[in-house]
Amino acid sequence: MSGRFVTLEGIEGVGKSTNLEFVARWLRDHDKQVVVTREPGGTPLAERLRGVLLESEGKVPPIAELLLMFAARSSHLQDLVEPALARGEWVLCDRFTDATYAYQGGGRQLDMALIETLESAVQGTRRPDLTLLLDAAPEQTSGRRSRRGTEDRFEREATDFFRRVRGTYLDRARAEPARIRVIDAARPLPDVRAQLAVTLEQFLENT
Ligand code: Z5A
Repeated sequence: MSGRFVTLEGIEGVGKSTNLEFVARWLRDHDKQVVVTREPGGTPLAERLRGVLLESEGKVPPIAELLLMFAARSSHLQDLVEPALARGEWVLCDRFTDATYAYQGGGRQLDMALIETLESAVQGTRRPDLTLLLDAAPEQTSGRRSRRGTEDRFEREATDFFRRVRGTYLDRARAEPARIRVIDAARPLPDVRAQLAVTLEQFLENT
């Protein structure tokens, strides 16, 4: 039995890291073997590229940023995601290609058709089986982010950038409602977790 590929998405500070362990624990409590990973990252090469992509100094042209995201993804898929799925494990990933559409397509306004081409070239037919989109307005998450101190290259973007990112995520959720499930992340944490549990329960019933 092959595993399942579950991704968590959303704008900065929306609670992905906070809820990742909750989702992993929920799946393990339901007898799933779970590998937790992230993008960009997950392999030694992809983690090095993550350092380049997030470091706060210097400029990275948007097209270079896009290509580096897919370079990291290629390594991650080949060396971690695909082998784990083939072993029958569940892969729980903090961000994946929906983030590329949202940040490089929506935020940086790069050509969506180019992203689709790269997606097919790098991933073949691999797509997440379930995407949990934690949604809240940038005005609601900026307070959560600023409490953390230092900011990376993305976190320094203006609110308009994050509005476009959020808008693209929501457009994609409307286009693929069965795969991308929207969770209201503006609610208090116990409510967010209750929504996540209901969504995971429904997914398990239909899988
Ligand atoms: N990126 C890209 O551009 N293209 C791509 O293809 C990919 C990525 C894959 C790294 O992502 C960057 O890469 C990212 C997009 C870009 N941009 N940035 N920056 P990342 O996922 O590693 O970094 P991040 O999005 O910045 O993660 P984050 O800032 O850590 O956000 P988070 O994980 O969603 O938030 P959190 O740390 O769980 O929560 C933030 C605070 O809010 C924390 O104090 C929590 O206790 C609090 N919190 C969480 N939930 C709640 C609720 N419900 N109520 C109240 N307080 C809460």
